Amino acid sequence: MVDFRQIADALKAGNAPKVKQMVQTAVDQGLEPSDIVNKALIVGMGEIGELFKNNEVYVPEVLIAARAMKAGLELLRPLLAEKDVKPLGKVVIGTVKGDLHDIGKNLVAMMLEGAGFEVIDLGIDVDTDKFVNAVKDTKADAVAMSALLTTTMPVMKEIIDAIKLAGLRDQVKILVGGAPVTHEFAAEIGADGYAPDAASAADLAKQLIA
Ligand code: B1M
Repeated sequence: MVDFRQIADALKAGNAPKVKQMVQTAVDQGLEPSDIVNKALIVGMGEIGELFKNNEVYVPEVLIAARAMKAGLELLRPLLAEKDVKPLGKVVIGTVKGDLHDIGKNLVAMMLEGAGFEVIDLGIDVDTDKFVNAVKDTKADAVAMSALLTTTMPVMKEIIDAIKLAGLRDQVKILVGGAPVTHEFAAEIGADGYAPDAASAADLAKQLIA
């Protein structure tokens, strides 16, 4: 038997094999994949974030915790995605230029997939041209951008401006998110919407694309 607290603690300790094994056990026990994400993995990552903020752990510890989180998420990905469903639409997602944080972006991508969207993940540190070209080439219905640093938030506006300049703004909905991003900021830069978390991002995409 395994519980959410044990998984969160293994994640904080950066023990990827243990996280993977415990997540598998939790799945076998019949626990909901979305609960494992929200009540174990996100909780553990949030706690390591607090320790990092208070200088009680440093970048290497955060990095190995992030790897452990990824190991757990990879295992849950197929379980969160609904099978054999016609995609609701195409969403291009990425973390903006200068920003290497991808845990939240990956969660949003998974929730979007789980909600029935086809997701084109451009990765991290994605420059403006890559976003614009992906919208053009894939005929995406929406773009979802993630930024975790106050210094990279302005890149979101640059990307929106470039999408406008390329004449693609009317064809695509633009969603933004990430810890420092707010509703007000989203409105200010001309996005169509802001989502505070991954589940809300999927709801917002459904709302905007429907
Ligand atoms: Co960094 N980091 N980091 N970091 N890091 C933060 C963001 C920070 C708040 C820590 C702190 O000081 N308290 C701080 C930013 C301060 C600021 O700008 N205001 C910070 C800093 C300063 C840095 C460096 C500069 C540190 C340094 O090198 N001195 C550096 C920058 C590197 C770079 O990007 N160029 C850096 C590096 C790193 C690591 C590489 C060590 C690692 C990232 C590993 C990885 O992602 N693969 C890391 C981590 C892990 C964090 C913290 C601890 C955790 C982030 C995370 O994964 N959270 C973070 C502190 C914190 O947030 N408590 C911190 C869990 C994740 C599930 O949440 O990403 O918020 P989050 O995603 C949520 C929502 O925001 C939302 O949904 C997600 C799930 O519900 N969401 C969206 C996210 N994207 C969305 C997109 C959408 C919608 C919703 O589109 C529609």
